[in-house]
Amino acid sequence: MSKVLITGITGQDGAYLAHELLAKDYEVVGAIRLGSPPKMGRLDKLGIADKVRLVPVELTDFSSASAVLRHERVDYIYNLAAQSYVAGSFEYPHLTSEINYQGLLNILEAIKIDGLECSIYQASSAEMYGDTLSDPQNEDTPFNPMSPYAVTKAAAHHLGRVYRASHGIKVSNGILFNHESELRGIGFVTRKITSELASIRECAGPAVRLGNLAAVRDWGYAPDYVHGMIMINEAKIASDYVLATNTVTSVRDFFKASAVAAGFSPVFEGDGLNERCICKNTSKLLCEVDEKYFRPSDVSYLRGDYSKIEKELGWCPTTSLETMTERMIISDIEIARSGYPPSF
Ligand code: NAP
Ligand code: G4F
Repeated sequence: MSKVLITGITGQDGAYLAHELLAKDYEVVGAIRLGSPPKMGRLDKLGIADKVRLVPVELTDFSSASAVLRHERVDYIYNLAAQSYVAGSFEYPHLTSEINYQGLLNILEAIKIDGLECSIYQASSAEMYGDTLSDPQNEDTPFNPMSPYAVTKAAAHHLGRVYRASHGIKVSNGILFNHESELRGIGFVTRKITSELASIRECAGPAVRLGNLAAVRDWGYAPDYVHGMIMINEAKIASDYVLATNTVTSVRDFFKASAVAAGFSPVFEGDGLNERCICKNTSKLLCEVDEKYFRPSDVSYLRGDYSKIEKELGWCPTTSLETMTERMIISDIEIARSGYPPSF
């Protein structure tokens, strides 16, 4: 039986990844933060909380990271732990850099020094492309990061390549475009929209307040993407791969589709800071723009070209944006009806 270590196991991707690996009979060890109780909501929701073994580790501390790796001797590592909120990285650049870059450095150094035999998957991000003129973006598109988060992810990406080339360590970077799900954190725009629309519908909650409605993203479904992560980490030859859908949607259009799925008839009117969305059947205000959600700099457009992984490893996305949106709305309506706040 192969043994796997997942850092960031309590996050969206970590939970789905653990679920798929357990179903394939892997032994799954999850790295959790030292000193605070783990957030078990997602693992509970997937029914796997008692099937994974959680080990406390401070990934930003070399001796802590290396002790766990030496002790566990895993076959595969998935390094997903990160301060993953792009907006938050402008406020907390040090914290973001410590976990997103130093965390990977500690893992790679531990593997190098102890001569450990394992394959590592590093969670790289489409955010690294930043303000790009290439459309779509692929593995050869230059990075032009526009946030501290993107800078840390680009540095970690290059670090992985350097350890692969200079020390022969089997490390692969998955350059993932945005992927969402019922388990997405409520701070990200898709889940913010579906959870707050559900709350308007079920509990007469307030209108959703959003920032840049014109931003365009390539949104896929997280369970499809963790399947791709496993294919990447288990490929014979370590390499870098884009996972994406190659289709794009604006925040405004995602809002409209979600509102329709929630039973509203959304119509946008006005522009700039005065833009808003009402339900044409009920005149209910569904969304308005709030300056506070604009970023100091924002990536306006991302669309990924996943042809390399499709050709070499046979991966392609299988869930449409429409299906994903419906699943998220249905799940958030159930949560709103329960009367409890979301547990993740
Ligand atoms: P997520 O839901 O925000 O999960 C992040 C995980 O990292 C959580 O388990 C969190 O632990 C952990 N973490 C955060 N700070 C930490 C620290 N200082 N020490 C140890 N653990 C820490 O993110 P996700 O959406 O699953 O994404 C997984 C990875 O893929 C991240 O590296 C992200 O940057 C990257 N990525 C995501 C996307 C996407 O669209 N989802 C796209 C490209 C790349 P707690 O639960 O304790 O907070
Ligand atoms: O959902 P978001 O916060 O995701 P973002 O910034 O694209 O980052 C996500 O995807 C990256 C991969 O491309 C990951 F690496 C990263 O970890 C994360 O998972 O924002 C999407 C867009 C942005 O342009 C943002 O400005 O939505 C815009 N937006 C508009 N109003 C908003 C809001 N974003 C958030 N979070 N909240 C708003 O109210």
